[in-house]
Amino acid sequence: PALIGLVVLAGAPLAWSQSAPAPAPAPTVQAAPQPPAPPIYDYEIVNTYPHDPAAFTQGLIYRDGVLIESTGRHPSSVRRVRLEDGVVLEKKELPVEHFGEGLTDWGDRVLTLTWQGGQGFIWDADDLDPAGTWTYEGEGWGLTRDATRIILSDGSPSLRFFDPETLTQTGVVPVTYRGRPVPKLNELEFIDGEVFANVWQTNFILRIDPATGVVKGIIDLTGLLPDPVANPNDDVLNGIAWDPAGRRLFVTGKNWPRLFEIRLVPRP
Ligand code: DDQ
Ligand code: CA
Repeated sequence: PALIGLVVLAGAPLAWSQSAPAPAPAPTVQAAPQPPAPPIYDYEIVNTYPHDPAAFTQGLIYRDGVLIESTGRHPSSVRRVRLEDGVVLEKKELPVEHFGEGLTDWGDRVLTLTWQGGQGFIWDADDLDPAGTWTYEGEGWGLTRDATRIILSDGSPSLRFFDPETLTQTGVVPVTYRGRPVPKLNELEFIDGEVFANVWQTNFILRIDPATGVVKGIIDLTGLLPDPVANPNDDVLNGIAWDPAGRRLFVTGKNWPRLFEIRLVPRP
């Protein structure tokens, strides 16, 4: 399949492309045709900005002209960050035992996840003052929202939906690439009706139809960061933010010294 070629090309083997079960023999009936490979997108760098290399980026959004970012490890934090020079304008730390994960906004609040333990935090979007907590089942990896729902990834091959007011789970959709489940969905961003999702420890962002979970496109960001990273297994692509007014797409990674505005270019 095309994706395995892509994976080899990128030098980042993906468990989900290798461990997928072999197709069962179809002795009497014709097997259903494999869904077609979705388009692949390369990138052009539009702008490069500084990014705090001490930020283990776990969640990223663009709101009211600034970035809001959550970080992991200990202590974890949420910050308001000036795009143009990467300056951290405001930073609040989580209780030190928590490992921060994804982040999204709803109204005048920011919601964040923690990795294990099912503990979420709520913050005032303007000054990041603590505004409460929430809980969910299982792990927390990525977070985004559409007009009516909070959308969560947990490392499994699915997206989960939550009511933004009650913060209770209302649904789940399996995520598939050509009919096969895709685990390790990490940071998320809802863009023009699709959920963009980093696949952890890869250079890929998937474009997912949230109604069906079908992967509609693959963005290959191989080669984006020119700098060497200290810990290649940990310092991976993570962080997608969208400026809907300016139609700008921002991406970064954990402990990356740069943040990029990119433009997608369909691969011929
Ligand atoms: N996750 O963000 C992909 C869900 C988990 C990343 C875990 C990375 C571990 C780094 C080492 C932690 C040391 C406290
Ligand atoms: Ca995001």
